[in-house]
Amino acid sequence: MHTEFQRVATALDRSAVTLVLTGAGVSAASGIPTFRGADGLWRKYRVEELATPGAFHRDPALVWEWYQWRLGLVRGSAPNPAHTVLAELGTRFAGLWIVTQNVDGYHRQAGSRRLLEIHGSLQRSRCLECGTRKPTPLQPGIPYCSCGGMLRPDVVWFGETLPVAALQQSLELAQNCDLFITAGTSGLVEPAASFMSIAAANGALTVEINPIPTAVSNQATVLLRGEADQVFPAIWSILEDKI
Ligand code: BJW
Ligand code: ZN
Repeated sequence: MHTEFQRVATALDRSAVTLVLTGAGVSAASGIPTFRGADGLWRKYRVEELATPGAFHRDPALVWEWYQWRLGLVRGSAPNPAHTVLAELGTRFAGLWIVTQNVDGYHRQAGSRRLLEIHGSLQRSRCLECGTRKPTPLQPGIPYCSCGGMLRPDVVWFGETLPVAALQQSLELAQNCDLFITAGTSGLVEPAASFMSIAAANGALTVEINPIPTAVSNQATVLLRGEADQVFPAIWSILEDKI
């Protein structure tokens, strides 16, 4: 059947270094809303207006309300088959890395270990005064540190720099991988949006998993038009049959 699925399964089997870049669509089947889709709306705000240092400075209670709502959804749900298959693939292929823009922690929860969380984590907060990091408390209102400073979600907002080591490692993987798979991301937010073209320029086979065309579809050699929680299990079953 699906020759494109077969092609990706074979490429995974042969690849020394594989980079899988994931975005919000990978957690959609867990009931976590994406940012820019029809279900991605929250009240009348756009992510570009809420996920910024300026928004937090102007109205920390509003921004915290948004993050508390999302944290509640994340803690009340669980990883889906896309996460679990990616964790299985990581066990089977020692050269497979996941770079995620997601802050829900589901890849780690599913068991992935060669994992770079380049936009931080919703599960963690940090103090604006003393810099201490701690698990995000699930509580209404603005949480404070024991030093009295205000806590903020330990995520990367627009205009902020990504964690240096994770970004550096991601760029090296993009340059050195044989196979690059982007899944469930609109490809609009930099620098992650450039990873596929970096991989393509260095000779990697590039694959996109997404039900609809995106800003980076033109960089992909193989287009798997479907939902990540179905496409990854389909690829996994081809690999299982091979053994
Ligand atoms: C399914 C599915 C299913 C649905 N299966 N798929 C160069 C040029 C222009 C601008 C810039 C530039 N370099 C930097 C910038 C500025 C900015 C930027 O990129 N702006 C653009 C909007 C143009 N970037 C930054 O500021 C970054 N910082 C930086 O680069 O620092 C240096 C610098 C600063 C300033 C200027 C220049 C340099 C930081 C970006 C931080 C992004 N932060 C957020 C919030 C994180 C915390 C949180 O989660 O709250 O990250 S924004 C939001 O977007 C979040 C996401 O990780 C990110 C990406 O979203 P994603 O994952 O792609 O989700 P969606 O909703 O967009 O797409 C979902 C997709 O899934 C869709 O395609 C669906 O079809 C699909 N889907 N169901 C598979 N079942
Ligand atoms: Zn503090």
